[in-house]
Amino acid sequence: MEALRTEALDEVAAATTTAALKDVEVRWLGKKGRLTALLKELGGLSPDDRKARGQALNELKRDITDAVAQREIAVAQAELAAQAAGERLDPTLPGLPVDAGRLHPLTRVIDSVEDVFERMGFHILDYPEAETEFFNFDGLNIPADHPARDTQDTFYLADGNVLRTHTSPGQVRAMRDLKPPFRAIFPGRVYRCEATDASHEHTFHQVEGLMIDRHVSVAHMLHSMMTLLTGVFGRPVQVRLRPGFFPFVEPGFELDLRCMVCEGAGCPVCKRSGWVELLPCGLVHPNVIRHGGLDPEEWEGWAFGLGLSRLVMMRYQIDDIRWLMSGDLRFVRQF
Ligand code: FA5
Repeated sequence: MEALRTEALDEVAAATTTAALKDVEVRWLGKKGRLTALLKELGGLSPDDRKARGQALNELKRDITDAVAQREIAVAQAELAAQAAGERLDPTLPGLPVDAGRLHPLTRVIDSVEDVFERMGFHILDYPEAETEFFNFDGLNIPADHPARDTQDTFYLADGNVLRTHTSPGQVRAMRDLKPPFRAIFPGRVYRCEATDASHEHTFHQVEGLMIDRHVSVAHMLHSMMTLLTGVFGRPVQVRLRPGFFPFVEPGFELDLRCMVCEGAGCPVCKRSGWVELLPCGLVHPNVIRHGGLDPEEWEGWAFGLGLSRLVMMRYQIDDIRWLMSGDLRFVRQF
């Protein structure tokens, strides 16, 4: 019995890993282990011998079990210490870079446009992209036979509505929604069924500006638009004003911006003219005021329709409008 004890405890003491210790435990105490076999043999002994030997074997079993349990703790600690010694933490190493994401240049410019107009007391409104023909055309004094209604320019929806071709439908909606006098801008996405090039997209952004009051002037409209441009660019910009025709304004104008991609030298964005069509505007036509539910004898208004996507191109010298809606992260990460 003593020889067995010595042999078993020596094996336990010699095990230096958790796996080796497990082997020793199975070899002695497992189902087919040596001690288990000896215990099974007890059945063949006389009652007296069985009692004495049984007691001795049980003591041996308890000693081996205790020794394994103690050795287990020591081996686990040694293994942990060895692992820790191999894995050094170096607190001076730089951390992993965090990619925080960026605002799209369109979002940045919309934010600064809203900022400028909020300071001038304008409401900021949001109107639907799927519009009725009435708000997109009729309400804006665009008759049924006007070429802008041609399917070439307009995406028609299955239910007879259209994807708005400009933000101007908001003019009639705003007049119906707000109590005059008021001033408001409404930025948003617009759609046109047209071929794309460096300065034309089928899906692009505009910001409409509208002021309704008892007396409004072209001078005030121009002042608001120049405040907008200097606010966005942070410096005075070069513009030119020329007459323009839109059925919903009278008189109508086009405000062009000196091309900032080529500094006026001529490039595909400005079609080599040095000027970019950016800000059509005018005094709101009396018919539109009437459709807005107001009396044109009492109320006047001015409106502009800023080509926001082109403004973004000018602000960041982007040489092709198609980058804006491309979803290309390499593009967005530059800003
Ligand atoms: C309009 O959309 C009028 N609703 C603007 C307006 C509002 C006039 C209020 C008077 C009073 P126009 O079709 O010119 O007008 O478009 C306005 C601006 O949107 C253009 O000056 C240009 O900067 C931009 N734009 C027009 N078509 C495209 C296009 N395909 N891609 C990118 N920008 C465009």
